[in-house]
Amino acid sequence: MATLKDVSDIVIAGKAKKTAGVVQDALDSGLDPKEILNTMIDAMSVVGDRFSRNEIFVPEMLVAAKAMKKGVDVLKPHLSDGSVGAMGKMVMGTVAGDLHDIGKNLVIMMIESAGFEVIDLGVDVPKEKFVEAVRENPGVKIVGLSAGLSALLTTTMPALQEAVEYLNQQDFRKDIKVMVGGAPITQAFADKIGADAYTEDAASAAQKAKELVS
Ligand code: B1M
Repeated sequence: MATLKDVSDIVIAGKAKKTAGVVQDALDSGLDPKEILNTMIDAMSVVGDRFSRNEIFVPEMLVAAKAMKKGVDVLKPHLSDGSVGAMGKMVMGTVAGDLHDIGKNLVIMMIESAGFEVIDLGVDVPKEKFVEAVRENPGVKIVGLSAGLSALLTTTMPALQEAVEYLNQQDFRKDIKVMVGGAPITQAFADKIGADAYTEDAASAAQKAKELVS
């Protein structure tokens, strides 16, 4: 019988091989899949705070991320229930210079479960790739851009801005909606760069995507 604390501990410790089993145990114990997911997201914050305080370093963040991925794989069938594709196509990626993909992957999971087919461009995606993906996939209704790093340390937020501005210059812009999100992004920033929508988390991203195409 696994508890939410067990789930948190295993992610923080970065024990990827054991995480799937602990998450499965937690599900078998009757815990709510969403609660388990939120526990893992909170665990990543603990990891981030420890990194900020120089108590752990990049390798520890990496193993925690791997553990979280294993846990999310187990949760996936319990969180997604939509018919993939019925709402149309969406292109999604993490912007240039940024390797954080856990948030993006959660957003994809929720958006697929809301009925969209998602074309996942992965991480470190140059602005040209977003445009190419729209041109190569007729019928794309939304482009989603995710960012994990703030402007203070890296070029990620400028990269997000450049990608949105580049999308805004395209002839197809009137036919698509642009959504942005990620820990450093705010509604004010999204408005400033000309995105159509910003949401704070994966569940509200799926809700917003449905609104945008209806
Ligand atoms: Co990095 N990292 N990292 N990291 N990392 C952070 C982001 C950091 C806050 C840690 C810290 O210092 N406290 C810090 C950034 C500080 C800043 O920018 N001011 C940081 C740093 C500094 C770095 C490096 C520079 C470290 C180094 O090398 N010295 C480096 C940069 C690499 C790069 O990107 N070029 C780096 C590397 C890494 C790893 C590769 C080791 C690993 C990522 C592995 C992976 O993703 N596959 C990693 C991790 C794991 C983290 C933390 C610990 C966790 C991130 C995460 O997955 N959060 C993170 C600390 C933290 O966040 N507390 C940290 C959970 C995830 C579910 O949340 O991504 O916010 P989030 O997504 C949410 C919402 O934002 C939203 O929905 C999601 C679900 O609810 N959302 C959207 C996201 N995208 C959306 C799109 C939408 C809508 C909503 O619409 C399209």
